[in-house]
Amino acid sequence: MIQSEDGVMDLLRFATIGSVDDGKSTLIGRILVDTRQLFDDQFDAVAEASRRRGVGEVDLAFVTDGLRAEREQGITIDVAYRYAATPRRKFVIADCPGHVQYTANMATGASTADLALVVVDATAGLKEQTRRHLCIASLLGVNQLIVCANKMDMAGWSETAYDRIVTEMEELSRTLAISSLTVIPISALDGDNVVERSDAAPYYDGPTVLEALEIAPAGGWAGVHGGRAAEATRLPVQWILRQPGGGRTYAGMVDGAPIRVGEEVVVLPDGLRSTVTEITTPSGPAQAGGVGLSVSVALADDLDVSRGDMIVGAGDLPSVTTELVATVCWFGSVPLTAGSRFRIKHTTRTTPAIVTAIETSLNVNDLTLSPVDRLIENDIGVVRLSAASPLAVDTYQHNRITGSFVLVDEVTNVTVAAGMVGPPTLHHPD
Ligand SMILES: Nc1nc2c(ncn2[C@@H]2O[C@H](COP(=O)(O)OP(=O)(O)OP(=O)(O)O)[C@@H](O)[C@H]2O)c(=O)[nH]1
Ligand SMILES: [Mg+2]
Repeated sequence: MIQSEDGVMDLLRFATIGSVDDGKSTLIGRILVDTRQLFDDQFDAVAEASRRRGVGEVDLAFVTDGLRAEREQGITIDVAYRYAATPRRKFVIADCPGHVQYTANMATGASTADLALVVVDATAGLKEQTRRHLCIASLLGVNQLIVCANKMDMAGWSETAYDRIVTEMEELSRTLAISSLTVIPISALDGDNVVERSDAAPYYDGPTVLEALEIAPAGGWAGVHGGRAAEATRLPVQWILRQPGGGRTYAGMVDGAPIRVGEEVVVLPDGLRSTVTEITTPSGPAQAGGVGLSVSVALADDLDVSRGDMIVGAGDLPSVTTELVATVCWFGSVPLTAGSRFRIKHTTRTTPAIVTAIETSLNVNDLTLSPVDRLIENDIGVVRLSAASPLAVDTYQHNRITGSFVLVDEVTNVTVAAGMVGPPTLHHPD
């Protein structure tokens, strides 16, 4: 793995988003085939599956649509993760489902992405579901978009169809505070402007999809939150390790900023202070542990630290609170109302929580917030929550890990909401 000194890898994580059947899986299949990421036997298996399902040629969507139900219905249900590498960089790809019923899976795929690869059927234009996905991705902190105006072969490579998508996306991007937007006319099916440049769209002189993916800034999801440098160490404690000679070390994944030997830290929620005396990384003892690295640390003082506590840099503390105002994407089949009880999972801590109020819901078409008393399935809204034990939270804008949580149904154990601490970050032009 290519890793620079500051621990940021030249690895781009991206997620496909867009409405059902607009061509996301076909595009990923096309990228993988044209950059020769598939072994012959994998390609043969896809060709054989295509023959069995009676689709004429090789159905490239079958490269990521691995579940039988997915191939039978011709839709993606679960997120398919694929790994790819070109001479310029490495990619982790999350191919997400477009169907509204699987919006929660899309949110999972987008939650660790640096960039969204948005696929729009150019014969149909931007659909409500695409707008919903864009809202969720933006709330999750994705601020770079590569938009593919797809199926241009069916749209007769019309410049008008392409321009319409450019105009709509530019408008939406301003409100969602998107920092970079590229719109590319493509045919995922035929491979035009995906890896191979095409002369079918003489009005377009920008990058191909692969070129755009190769030059996009990477490594943003954990450490450098949406371009804002993180300020202090956050180490949610995952395990307590007892050392042979006595004493304990605390293991977890570093977030926020690197942790260093000699650093003054505070253990939350109790607020006890100490100093880091030792750091062990997967490659041995070290003076520092970078963001995204799993480490174990020893502290100078013998404190009572438990799993679910957070070791943080003393210079910039998160809020320790039981009361949260948060933006949630609600995926439950019954409406979310005040009084609903859940388990909230925040970093390594899980505790009971109750929704004390539903404040507003977001209209994904015009991006306005209106007062409501309930959220229905796939709604995005602002709620108030009260947790049984204190959580050490940053706002989501400040930190994507310590600013996010999920709500789990106490009985079924199903994740029913993705939450971001703080109100939604929308920038209305007015
Ligand atoms: N003509 C044409 N058809 C395309 C193109 N891209 C995809 N398709 C077809 O569109 C259909 C849906 O493609 P998928 O790749 O499964 O779409 P998807 O966005 O992954 O769908 P979900 O994962 O279910 O949301 C398939 O029949 C594809 O062959 C294209 O560029 N041109
Ligand atoms: Mg798909």
